[in-house]
Amino acid sequence: MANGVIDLSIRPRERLSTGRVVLRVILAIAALLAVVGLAMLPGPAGAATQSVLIRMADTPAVYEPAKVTVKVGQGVEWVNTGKNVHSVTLVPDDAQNPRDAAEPKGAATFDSGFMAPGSKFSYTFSVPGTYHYFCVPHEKAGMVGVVVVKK
Ligand SMILES: [Cu+2]
Repeated sequence: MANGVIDLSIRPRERLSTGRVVLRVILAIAALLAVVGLAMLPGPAGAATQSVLIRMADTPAVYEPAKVTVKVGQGVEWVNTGKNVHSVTLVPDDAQNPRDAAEPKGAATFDSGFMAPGSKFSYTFSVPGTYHYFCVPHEKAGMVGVVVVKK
């Protein structure tokens, strides 16, 4: 190396045997896996129990995402992010297509009523199964959603 340039090369006494290098790599990987593993553990009020958010949009009129999967007791929150009125409705008598409103046996139905822009509606599912709901003003336009509730 020329004068004034820092010599970054490994000096002979710092060289590690192949065995030690392999050991260090294994330890580094083990440490990395431990950190990743801890990060994935659900905490006492962990991510697994957080509410699932569904946006309600105008053009096209959709729930986003249209299908979500949650656990029993986990909340779902709908937010009207559009400029039109929407609803979150599971009332079979109000559906134009019977397939757009369905709930598992023993489960209650629900209806947000008309939701102004910016408003929110929350619901927590206590009976596992598949729920089909729709938006009263936009059912025909295809604004329908599915919530799958797992035990
Ligand atoms: Cu709508």
